[in-house]
Amino acid sequence: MNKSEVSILRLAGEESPKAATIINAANGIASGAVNEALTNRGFCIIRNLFPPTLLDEVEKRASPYLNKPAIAGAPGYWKVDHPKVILNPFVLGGPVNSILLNEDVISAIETFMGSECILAETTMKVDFPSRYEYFPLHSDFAVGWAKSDKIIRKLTGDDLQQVVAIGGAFYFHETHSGAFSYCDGTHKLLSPKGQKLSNYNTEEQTIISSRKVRCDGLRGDLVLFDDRGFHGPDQPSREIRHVILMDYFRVDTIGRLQVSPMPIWSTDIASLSPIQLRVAGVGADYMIPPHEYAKARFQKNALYPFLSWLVDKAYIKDHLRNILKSLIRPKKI
Ligand SMILES: O=C(O)CCC(=O)C(=O)O
Ligand SMILES: [Fe+2]
Repeated sequence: MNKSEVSILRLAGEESPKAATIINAANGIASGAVNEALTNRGFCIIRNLFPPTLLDEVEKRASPYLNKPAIAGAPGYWKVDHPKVILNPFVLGGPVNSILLNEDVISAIETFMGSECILAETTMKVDFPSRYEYFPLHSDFAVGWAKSDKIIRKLTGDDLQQVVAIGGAFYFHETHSGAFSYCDGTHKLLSPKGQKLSNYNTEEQTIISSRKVRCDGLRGDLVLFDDRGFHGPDQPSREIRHVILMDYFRVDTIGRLQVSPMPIWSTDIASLSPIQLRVAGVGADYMIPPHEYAKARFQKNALYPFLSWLVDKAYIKDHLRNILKSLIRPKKI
């Protein structure tokens, strides 16, 4: 038996995981409590940090985007598969910045990491009810991870000994079925057989899955988690779910690199503090240009050429009428 198999089997001997640790942030985030939960369990829920009015305003701005697809400049969502719609939350502007670049959250994350962080990726997402699991349990990092050539070197076993990134899942409503779930303590395994749970043998899969804790949460809750552990949404789920996902990379490990640059409103930039600007990626580099980003993969869908043709012809009636008019009453050129 090798070392990784021993450490997975050792998890089986630990007492069954309890409900998620909830940290009340009504008077600010106690970083000691966050450190303890992230170190021992790999995840926690931050509660009472965001005022309800902030959520109302973000929801109001999000609604025209979540009802229709983004076509030819019309506001809308992006589509990469059937069961969900996605959006870069930065396109909403204003109040959403207080969620994505919250200084209390940044400070708790940087204290825990012992390094500066950078918001590398963020997605607003609506998951629809589904009879099947479409996003299985996984970890976000393993030895050899590199998102692109911009990563100077691939992640090593030594890098993985400490946290590489902290993920966030922000809840727009009380969430039970379908909620973000984390396999308690599995950040300590360091994904010895890779990021996919299916790479592990049946016994290992059973042990890892049995550590799963569903992070039932309230409107405005923010789950913080160590990306090295196994996690994913609770699926299949019969409930719709609206979240913002965030991923803050540890700069001392990965560098000042974002997965792709962020579309921040020009009119909001002056209201961001120096810390927020740094975490937002000002002066940073990126790994993947927006037009090649996986979330823009609709351009590879079989319907894309036809829909593009249709959009291109969307104003054909006006065009033909104008031609006709110009033939009847030609203007001297
Ligand atoms: O949708 C979720 O709850 C989890 C998302 C996630 O794990 C990821 O994007 O890597
Ligand atoms: Fe993930």
